[in-house]
Amino acid sequence: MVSKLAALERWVNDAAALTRPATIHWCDGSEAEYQSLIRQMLQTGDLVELNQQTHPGCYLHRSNPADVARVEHLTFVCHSQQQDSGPNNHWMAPAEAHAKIDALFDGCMAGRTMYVIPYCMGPIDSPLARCGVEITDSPYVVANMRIMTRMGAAAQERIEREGHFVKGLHSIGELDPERRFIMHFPEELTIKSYGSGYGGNALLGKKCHALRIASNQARDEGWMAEHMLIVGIENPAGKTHYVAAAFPSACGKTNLAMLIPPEGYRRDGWKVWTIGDDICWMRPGADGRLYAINPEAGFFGVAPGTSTSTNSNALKSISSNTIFTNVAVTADNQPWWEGLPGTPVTDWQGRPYDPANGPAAHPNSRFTVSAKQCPTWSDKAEDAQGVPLSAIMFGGRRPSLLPLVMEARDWTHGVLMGAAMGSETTAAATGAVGVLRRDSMAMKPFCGYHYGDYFAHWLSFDQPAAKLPKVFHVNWFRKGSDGKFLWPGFGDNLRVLEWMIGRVEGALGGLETPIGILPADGELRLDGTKVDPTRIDELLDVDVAAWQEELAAIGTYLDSFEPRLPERLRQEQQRVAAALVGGTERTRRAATAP
Ligand code: O2Y
Ligand code: MN
Repeated sequence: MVSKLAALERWVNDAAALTRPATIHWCDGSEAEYQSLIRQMLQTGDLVELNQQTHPGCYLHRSNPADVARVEHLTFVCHSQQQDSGPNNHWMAPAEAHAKIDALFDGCMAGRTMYVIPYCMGPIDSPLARCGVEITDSPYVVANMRIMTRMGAAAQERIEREGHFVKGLHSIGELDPERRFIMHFPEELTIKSYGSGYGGNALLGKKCHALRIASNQARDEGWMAEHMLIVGIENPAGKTHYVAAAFPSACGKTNLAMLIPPEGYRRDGWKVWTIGDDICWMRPGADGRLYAINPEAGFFGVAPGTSTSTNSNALKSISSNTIFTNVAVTADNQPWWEGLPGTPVTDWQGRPYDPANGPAAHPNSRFTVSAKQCPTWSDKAEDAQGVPLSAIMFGGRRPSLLPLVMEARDWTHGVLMGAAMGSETTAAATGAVGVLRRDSMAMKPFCGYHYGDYFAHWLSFDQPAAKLPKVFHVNWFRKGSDGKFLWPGFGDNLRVLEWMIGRVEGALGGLETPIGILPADGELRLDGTKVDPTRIDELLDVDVAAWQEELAAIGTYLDSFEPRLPERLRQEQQRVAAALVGGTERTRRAATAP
């Protein structure tokens, strides 16, 4: 197949002239094509067949051990003016970046097949969806893109009709970390990625297109491209509220998106519907509400820790037709990772398992699976118009200070909460424990332009006719004076969502404090939890003196985005700081606004 669109045909020819592949294959996205790629990868050893009795259609890919995660230090956003990329991105002048990466691409596909992958991010008939084409020499990338996007003939037809698309050129190159770059050219709607075959570096529809490039398109076109899950909460009366939530990577987005209600809630008829676990595109509808789609069609989820107790929906989703990357294997050839019962015999690198070598599965090992296999998958995920949002949640991993939940008093306050969010590092992540990393809206690695302009874009949605979602901040990770987590998390998080819905519906009064609105006594439903009700005060405690310090630290953080920091955000930070002045007591009652 070739294209009716001259611009597409020309770009593919130019890429072929540069990379000089042996053959070019235009992907049609069919099942036959997918199966043929799987057969080919089984022959080359790119894939290993897993136990087809227990895991039909499941395969294991072992990546190069030096290629196991996104590489932020090699990821560049190349606006023509450095200021437009902001202090939140690595920058290189576009001409220099093209020259540097094109030198790597020169002849790199010799003897290989070049795959041309037309794809659509979002339901194929959705006005919110956007299309792209990825060129790659990795059949593993093609197979993953087929699961993660609407890929093939239908996407190509839409591209030919619309006449424009995001261009993504990718080669695994030599998989040499010294010859690796992930370059974005927002003004050209172009991505170039060389030297990695892994996840976010190589599946260009995901972080590169759907966040870094799309955040630029969204700003120009009046919508938002966010690092958020989308979940539907159906109450016993049958009303579903949709909530989008931004958490930094590895803070449980997939678990929340597939939450299983506690037993009492299940009995009462509460249901949870999954729309997306990682990315959310949203825009105002004619009625003034924000409507959201998940641009992806699958999950690229972290395997370790996924178990029947943490996320049985994910576990059910990945029992068939799944590509596993860098997991361990049991004696009877089933995929295995830390958190699952049983024992591994082979580690993620294919070596006999030896605990002295570290975890059996790589901590960033992944499953790629179609979202349709999730037991809680919502048919609304295919709705071309998207789902109307009742609430937006921000959250981070904060062992102290941040209460379990607080509501912003208005949109501007909500934008401040999102801008200020962050997580304290854990030992597993970096070795440096307890360091607070701010990660505004969980977009630090993904916002494709200056954070100051991004905050202004968020604020711009606050229009007179807008019916914006309420904004909340949650913290599942607060610890008590004994160093133990105060909140059980997982399914019990529905209790917090129920409170939010009560606030959205106007059924709950809440408690006003200078930092936001918190649950009033008795408003959080706790029947059936293991949480000691006396510890709820600790979970919702507002330490006024510590909050004064926090507001000062937020102010210093916001300074780093001058001169592009919106004045309105600065004033909001000052408003909250001023509201805290004079407070000295530790209890949330004492912190209650007069
Ligand atoms: O390391 C990678 O390439 C994967 S990163 C990733 C994958 C799925 C969803 N989110 C993320 C992330 O880092 O936010
Ligand atoms: Mn993510």
